[in-house]
Amino acid sequence: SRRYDHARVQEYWQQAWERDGVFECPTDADDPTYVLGMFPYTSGSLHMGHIRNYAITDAYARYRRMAGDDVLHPMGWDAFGLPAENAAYERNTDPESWTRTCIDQMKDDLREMGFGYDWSREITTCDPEYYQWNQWLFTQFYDEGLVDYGAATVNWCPDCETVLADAQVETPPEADEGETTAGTGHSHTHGGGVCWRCGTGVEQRDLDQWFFAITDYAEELYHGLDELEGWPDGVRDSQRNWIGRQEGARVAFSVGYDDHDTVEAFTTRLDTVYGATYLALSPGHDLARALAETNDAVAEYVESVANTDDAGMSGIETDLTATHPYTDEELPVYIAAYVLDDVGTGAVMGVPAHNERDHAFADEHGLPVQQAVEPVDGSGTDLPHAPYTGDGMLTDSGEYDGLASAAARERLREHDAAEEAVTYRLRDWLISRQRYWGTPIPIVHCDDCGHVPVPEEDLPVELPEYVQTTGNPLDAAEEWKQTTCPDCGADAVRETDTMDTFVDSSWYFLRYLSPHFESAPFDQQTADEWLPVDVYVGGEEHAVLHLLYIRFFTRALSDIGLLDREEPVERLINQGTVLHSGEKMSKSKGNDIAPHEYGAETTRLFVLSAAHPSQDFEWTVKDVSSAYDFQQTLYRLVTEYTNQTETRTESADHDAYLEREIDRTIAAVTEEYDRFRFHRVIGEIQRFARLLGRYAGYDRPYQFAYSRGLRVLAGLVAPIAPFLAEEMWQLLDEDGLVAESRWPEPLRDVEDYRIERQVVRRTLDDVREITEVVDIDEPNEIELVVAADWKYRAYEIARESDPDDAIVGEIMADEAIKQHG
Ligand code: ANZ
Ligand code: ZN
Repeated sequence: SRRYDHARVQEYWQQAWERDGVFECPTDADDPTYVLGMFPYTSGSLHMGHIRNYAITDAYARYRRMAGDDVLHPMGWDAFGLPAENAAYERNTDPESWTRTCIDQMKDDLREMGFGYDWSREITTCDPEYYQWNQWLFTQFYDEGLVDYGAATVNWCPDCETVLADAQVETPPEADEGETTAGTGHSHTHGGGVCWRCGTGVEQRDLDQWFFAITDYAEELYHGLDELEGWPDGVRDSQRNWIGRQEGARVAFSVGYDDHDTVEAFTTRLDTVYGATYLALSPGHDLARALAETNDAVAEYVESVANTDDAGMSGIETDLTATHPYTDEELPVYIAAYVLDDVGTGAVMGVPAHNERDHAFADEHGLPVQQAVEPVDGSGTDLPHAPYTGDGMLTDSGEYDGLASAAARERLREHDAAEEAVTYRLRDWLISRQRYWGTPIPIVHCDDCGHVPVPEEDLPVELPEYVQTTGNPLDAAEEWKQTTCPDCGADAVRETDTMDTFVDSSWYFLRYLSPHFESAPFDQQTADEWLPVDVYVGGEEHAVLHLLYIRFFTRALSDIGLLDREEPVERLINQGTVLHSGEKMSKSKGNDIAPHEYGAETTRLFVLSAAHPSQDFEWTVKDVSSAYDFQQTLYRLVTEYTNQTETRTESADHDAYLEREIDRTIAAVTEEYDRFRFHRVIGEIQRFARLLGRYAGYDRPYQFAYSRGLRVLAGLVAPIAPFLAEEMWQLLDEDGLVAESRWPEPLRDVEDYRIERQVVRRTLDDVREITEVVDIDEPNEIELVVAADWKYRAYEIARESDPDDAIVGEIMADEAIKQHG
């Protein structure tokens, strides 16, 4: 018989879907189910990671649509960014043409995969219609004080010739242990980091830059994570870690130098304050800078550490002393590279007895080690040779002696010199990029008025024509640069930095809601009704960057009054990695498989059947070919039925089993779709298809039940193998499109099966019950088939809970069958 070949039919069905507007979300919908996959970066073609991501959202979107929801499942293009500029450079074209070519290619790819999007809502971030709103939002943020401009020591990639955000500086792969790791680290740990795009070693430079004040939201973003129950714990932990909230105290040490009366040190261990034997300032501390002005040695030291990656435990003693606020002792004051400019207050009280770094510093500079805390479990310490870093009981701490660390931290805070303080590792978001292919920052620099935001009526500031230069092409666009000041009309110049592309993706989920809205980036009423995104699916590499920025934008927009919402995404799924020969599949590793190599629908089926969406899985030819066989099995069942099967119109006893299995399968599959366990959906469908095959082979099938079974089969598989399902639907002579048909419903009350299913779930003891549920009086072959199926199920269930139980379960199920057989 004929084989199923999706390539022959996909164009036909895509057109049929499009003609019927199957995937269009009605603008007047109340609160559609919003299913979103992270939009792709327009890099040229789709890879397996995209396919997996979009197969998940498409399956869920199609399922919810058939179940009766209005569904919003949009798609667009993350189209700005340095890689397009690099690619254009290599190919001697311009970023725009290159990007448009990529979009065409990728759109074709998506279509071929059978993904169903509401293309009427397509957005492309490099369109002025889109990026004008980046600029508009920038000016709104500006007015609200959420934009800062200032000199900053920034991460500079000498190869890309641009600034990188902290989060875009990664640990080089060969570094075994560094303080900076992608996802948690900060470049302010100095040196060693590499550019996330090109892998070149990152340098530090001082430049005037634009920032979004995300730190204003540190506290909210941190605590908001507690509410995000639909997000994986791993992502929430990464964000907590990234925000790096620390509770502690600021302690004032008086130094009495010029207008620097006191220096405040931030500590998380106020209980160790009696162990402080020196005070250390970061090289960028205001006081350090002031001292450098009059002291050559200090100036030289500050200069030298600024230019090195590895200042280690170096430091320089100053002429100052600091008065310890609790003991009135005079402590030496150092400038030390291990004290970081932008952590806490940029100054630490050095406690060599209880802190590793302070201990190392004291070793290096011959400073005393003074114990203040002793262990309470009698374990003893190795002081002064090694610090004791745990909590304990205070010792040599004056009136605080004998207190436990935690209690001491509170009591010590009552002192006038100490103050409760919270610090964050989170830095403001540096959005300036010295590149062409991005949204021009809408600012005009005027000699008299300073920097002036471009007024709303002059937006968008469109990109000038592309010219290839080594530095920033916008700097070279002389004509474009020259303008007049919006405030005073004098000659002025445009800002030539463009925005980090992460700005584009921080609110794109809002633009999809009203993509053609003309008076604002989105229609607030629709947004308030349609948000949050019900399910957001994407790679875990976005755990901190992108997923923190969309949370920040949502809160900032709500504070500005453009939105009324705290969190943008209800449920987040990080899809796992597709591996090949044990490594992540990727072009650069040369182990990638093009999505079309084995047929689009086979690939789609395979990526969903291989594992739970959040699990990694290995690409194997064997599994791919079973995904192929699966389609053929389903197709054959239908063609055999329509071509040659003789049916019965009167029902027989054993048909009841089929009826029940149909209902049970619907209930089970529905539940698995609800839980995004598509691998189990496919498992259930496979089992069901086997049963149908055996049923039809046993006797002439009962027309009513069997045709229903096949229809249900087509319906259940439609979200996963949509072309195949349409073919089956058509062969079965059903009206319309399966994509628009109603989700299959059980004839019997689903609750009954739910209960049955729960029975099945309760392992061992219940294997007995399972066989009772089967309740076989006069077994025939079909019943044995069903019983065998139950047995298999019981075996699987038992095996999942306990490998030993599995054997027992199997024996019991066997016995039950024997008894009846
Ligand atoms: C005194 C002290 C005693 C500290 C002690 C710790 C242990 P962690 O270590 O991650 O908990 N710190 C504060 N500002 C700093 C800066 N700008 N650069 C480098 N280090 C800085 O972080 C909190 C500790 O980091 C703070 O508590 C401070 O050292 C140090 F037994 O103060 B602690
Ligand atoms: Zn002016």
